[in-house]
Amino acid sequence: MALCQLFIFALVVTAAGSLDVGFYDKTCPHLEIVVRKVVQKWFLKDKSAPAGLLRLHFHDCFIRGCDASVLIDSTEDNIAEKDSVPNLTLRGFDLIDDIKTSVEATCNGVVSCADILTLAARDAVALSGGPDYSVPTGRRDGLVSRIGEAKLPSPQFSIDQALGAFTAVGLNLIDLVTLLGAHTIGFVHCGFFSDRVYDFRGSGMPDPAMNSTLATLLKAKCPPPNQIKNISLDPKVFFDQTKRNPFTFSSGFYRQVLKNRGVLQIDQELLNTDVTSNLVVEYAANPDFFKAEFAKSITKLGSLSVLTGVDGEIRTNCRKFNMNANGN
Ligand code: HEM
Ligand SMILES: *[C@@H]1O[C@H](CO)[C@@H](O)[C@H](O)[C@H]1NC(C)=O
Ligand SMILES: *[C@@H]1O[C@H](CO)[C@@H](O)[C@H](O)[C@H]1NC(C)=O
Ligand SMILES: CC(=O)N[C@H]1CO[C@H](CO)[C@@H](O)[C@@H]1O
Repeated sequence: MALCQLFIFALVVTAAGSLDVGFYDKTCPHLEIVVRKVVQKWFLKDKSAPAGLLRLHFHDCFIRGCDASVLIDSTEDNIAEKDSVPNLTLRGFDLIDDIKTSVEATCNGVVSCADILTLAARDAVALSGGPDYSVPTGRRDGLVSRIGEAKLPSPQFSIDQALGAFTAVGLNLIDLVTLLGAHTIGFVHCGFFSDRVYDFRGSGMPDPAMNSTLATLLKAKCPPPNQIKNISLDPKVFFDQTKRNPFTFSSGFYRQVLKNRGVLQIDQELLNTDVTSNLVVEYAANPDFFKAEFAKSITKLGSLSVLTGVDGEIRTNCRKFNMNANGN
């Protein structure tokens, strides 16, 4: 009796449109194992693959919620999010296709691309040494992806400006500080920071907030801002300029920021307000606390404006809408 009531309660909760850990337990019981296997396979070939996935997940969720809109290819009728400037250096699309193919082979037509990307980002974090958190699933894939909507915070933003962008989607200042810790892994192309090392705000000098040894080193690796033609073809550097752990997810990002060795301006901006700099100090000193908080904030990121129930669709191909592929 009690069990039966519990079951009905669970059904009602599901119908109300929330996400659940184990949403696919009945319909695709091995889903999470399959996803992790594929991410692991790519990780063994390319240690930087997780960073690509994690950024892809951020860009997906930040625009229109976590609905896999970032994965859509442009067509003759619709220029998709993917073709916007911040997306020029996005990577991981082939990896997602590979996961989708493996998932479809065992559970045809039941798992959304939005859930696949969210699970893959979790696996990316876990395989890199970050927290291994559980992911509520049940997202559906969106029916819209438009270049004009792909507005992401700029790397030149102040904390106030970045916070404005974060609060607009339902994230707060703690989430901002915590999620920026993702900049412990992966690459940055010169075009996103060369102003800081050549000509900060038209001064003709490097950004005084950057350690001068680091500025000199990065200058030697990057063309000046006016010689940057195509960001994706520019040289790139590791976020982790210690070069000790460029692929390891740790609180090293915060220790670097404390030493004025943040690569992007937004990273170094964290020292400019009391609340954010206090948290930087705390995370730098306590990696386990950072990882636990990261798991919380990324779970929040992964739940932004999700489509559930009968909304959206389950895409057959993550790059295309199922029916009349258009941007409406
Ligand atoms: C104010 C917010 C943010 C700004 C301005 C920002 C900006 C950037 C920029 C400019 C890059 C370099 C991309 C490239 O050169 O290929 C980058 C890379 C990256 N970002 Fe962010 N980001 C922000 C927040 C986040 C968040 C919330 C996450 C994830 C939780 C994230 C994860 C990453 C990762 C993992 C990379 C490395 C990508 C790779 O290696 O391909 N970022 N970000
Ligand atoms: C810059 O960083 C290097 C390496 O961490 C350090 O040796 C140097 O003292 C720093 N320079 C300044 C001006 O803080
Ligand atoms: C920049 O380079 C990328 C990668 O080679 C290429 O796909 C893109 O078309 C180029 N963009 C421009 C504007 O030349
Ligand atoms: C990774 C990716 O899909 N990048 C696309 C970004 O936009 C350019 C055109 O502006 C495409 O050529 C890239 O394929």
